[in-house]
Amino acid sequence: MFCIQCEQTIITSTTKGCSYTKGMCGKTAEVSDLQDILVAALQRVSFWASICHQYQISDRAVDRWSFQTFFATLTNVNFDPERILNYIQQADIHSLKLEQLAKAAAIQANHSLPPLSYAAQMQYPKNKEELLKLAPNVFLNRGKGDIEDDVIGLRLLAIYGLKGLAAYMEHAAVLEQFSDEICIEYHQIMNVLGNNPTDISELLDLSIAIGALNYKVMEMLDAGETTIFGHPVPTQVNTKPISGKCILVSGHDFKDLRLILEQTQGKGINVYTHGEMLPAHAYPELKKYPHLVGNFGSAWQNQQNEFAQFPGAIVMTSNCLINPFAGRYADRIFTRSIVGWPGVVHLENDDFSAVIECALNQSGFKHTELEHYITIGFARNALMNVAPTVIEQIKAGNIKHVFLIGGCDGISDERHYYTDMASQVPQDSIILTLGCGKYRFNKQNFGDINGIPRLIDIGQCNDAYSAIQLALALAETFECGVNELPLTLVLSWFEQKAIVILLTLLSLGAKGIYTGPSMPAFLTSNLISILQKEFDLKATTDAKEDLARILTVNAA
Ligand code: FSO
Ligand code: SF4
Repeated sequence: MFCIQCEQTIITSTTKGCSYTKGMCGKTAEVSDLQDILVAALQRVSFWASICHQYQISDRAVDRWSFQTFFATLTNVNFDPERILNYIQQADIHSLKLEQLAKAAAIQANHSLPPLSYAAQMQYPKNKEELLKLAPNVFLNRGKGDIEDDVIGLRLLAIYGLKGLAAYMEHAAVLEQFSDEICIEYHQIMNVLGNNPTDISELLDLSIAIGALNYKVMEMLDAGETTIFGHPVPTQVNTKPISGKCILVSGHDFKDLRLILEQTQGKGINVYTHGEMLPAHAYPELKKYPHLVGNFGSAWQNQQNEFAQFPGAIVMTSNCLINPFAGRYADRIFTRSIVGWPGVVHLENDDFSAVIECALNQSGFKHTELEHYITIGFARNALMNVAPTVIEQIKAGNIKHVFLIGGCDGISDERHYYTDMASQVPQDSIILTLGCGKYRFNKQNFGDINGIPRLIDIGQCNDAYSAIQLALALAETFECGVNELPLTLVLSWFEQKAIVILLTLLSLGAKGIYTGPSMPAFLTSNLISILQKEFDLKATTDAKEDLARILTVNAA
């Protein structure tokens, strides 16, 4: 196996990347190898899909399936070898279908076909043992030793960024948002990556193009969420349990949450959000359910403790899942969509009666704890409503700086940086936050500046789109570029969604972003220097020192 896609990848004095029998996340070598084979199989689908598009032939079902399936290869999503194997077999069927269509169209147009890409040349045996022999040929760092490390690093940056984009595309598709133009560009990029590109500047441009494409995907996702569930409104959410039977919903899929809320109505079951599901409480079409009672727990890495303590059923609608057998709750957790863990019940359709039955069979919370509320819900519309007051307070000198401290949480000790940073920003600054990294500080009381809360929770990591809208609005008011604003982005990355959001910000010209808790291990020191030079990308160091640097530049 070889996998280096997340922040907790194994790094020793001699090697970088998870390359033993199991990754740090618990992904087995078999699953990792099958996922790499799946990526190549998807690149073969994209090869034929790209040719089909030249003849105005497309297959929406295959396009949608491609994104969804690619999502299964992100960190902490699918650990089930049989499910991945099944996806590879489906890829074979889709490729053959598109190949036939492409060949027929080319013959009719009297065109010759381009040479097969590396991934399209590959034969994908049906038998698992035979299939697994392909793995060394499709490792995402294939060619290591023969080609420059920078090339491998950039290929990884692009493919991991594209994984993040695929995940957001799937989230948008669940909410009935789809774009054929984005599909065409996705297949083209996937096809390029399936043909082992070696040109450094082409790969760098490709990565930035992935970021730019993801901006459109985030825009679509925002449209899907707000069209179906309404615009989030600032909302107080209780973070303490209430006595009674309960279901905990984790991941990013609001549609699943709504199905659960509908199906639990009148059944005496309280529904709680977990992790990235927290922003759900602010959407009118979700907050209207009185049995959506609160948020339980914190970020994904604490789930083995927190889920073990949750006395009800748990539904994991998307990332981030970790070994449920370690915490003795594997018999009351359910996976959805692309999520999978062998031995855990996977729900295929929209019937949650098994979850309800499980919740009713559990003890539920015995006592109601003293309430503790946090305020959320400052996504695009609410942010824009607050923007004039923020502008006024900036002009009056009452708000000197805006920090965006957001992104993923994770296990590493260095992540206390983000707690330190949030706690230490001066009282005349406000903090925007998003993603699951905020659980490190979102229960603290930050107070307000003349009525504007000092901690403004924008939502999920993809709500970076809302933050971008605010930054653009501020820049317009102050008649300056976004990089001239008293605004600093301090991002925490863990997995591939964060990679693509970083690429999106870079594609929009954002400079001087602080990234941590460490630079991605797949980037060489030379590539890091290139990113530092081109985008003034900064590695986080010590919160106090970084803060001093940020505020000095701001004062100048
Ligand atoms: Fe976190 Fe996981 Fe948003 Fe990610 S729950 S780590 S970037 O999947 O989704 O912040
Ligand atoms: Fe290692 Fe992360 Fe890959 Fe898991 S996802 S195998 S921890 S690099």
